[in-house]
Amino acid sequence: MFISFEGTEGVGKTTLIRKFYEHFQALGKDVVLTREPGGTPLAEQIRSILLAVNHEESMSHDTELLMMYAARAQHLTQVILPALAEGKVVLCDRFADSSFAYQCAGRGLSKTKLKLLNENFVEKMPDITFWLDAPIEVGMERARERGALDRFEQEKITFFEKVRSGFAEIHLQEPDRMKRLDATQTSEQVFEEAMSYML
Ligand code: Z5A
Repeated sequence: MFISFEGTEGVGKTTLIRKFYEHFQALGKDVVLTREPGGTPLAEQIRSILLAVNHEESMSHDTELLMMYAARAQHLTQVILPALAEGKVVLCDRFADSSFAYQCAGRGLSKTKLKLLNENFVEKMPDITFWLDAPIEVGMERARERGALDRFEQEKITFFEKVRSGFAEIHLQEPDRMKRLDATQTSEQVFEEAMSYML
């Protein structure tokens, strides 16, 4: 089973994914916990470039999109597909829906470009995706204590509003795969709500 966790900054994806990990481990399942961009040494190197604030040269939106997919291709072939083939549960902190939300809805890149990449480089979409949804201010407030902001975190609130609407669009189009969770609840309540979809 392939499960992904999506949402805007600080909504609690990492917190929820840890609870899922413990849950599946307690059931005696083989679980792989991974993330995007990243998940392999090479993909983590790409992540560092993507998140770094570079004052000398700004990253073009196309470069950002292609680097997300370069990291994803590596992650899929090295980690996700082999784990699924071995019957493991894969829990992924962000996946291709983030590219739609951030690069298309947020940055304004065309859906045609994304479709082309998905059709050619994403062999497997998650079986179920949890979209942790909360007003942008809620996530920002929770994430505020972490110190220096990365390249994405430096974006303005209007950017994150567009990203949120991108996730809402996917949810509308694929309600069977993408489940919306009310991320303003306590982390225990969010976990219970997510579990109700796993029955
Ligand atoms: N990105 C992209 O543009 N395109 C793509 O295709 C992909 C990614 C794959 C890195 O992602 C960036 O990459 C991301 C989008 C872009 N940038 N942004 N923004 P990331 O997932 O590594 O970064 P993030 O979204 O900033 O994650 P995060 O800030 O770590 O948030 P989180 O994992 O959702 O939250 P958390 O760490 O679980 O919780 C944050 C704090 O809130 C923490 O102190 C918790 O203890 C607390 N918390 C958690 N849940 C609750 C509840 N329910 N109540 C109260 N407090 C809570």
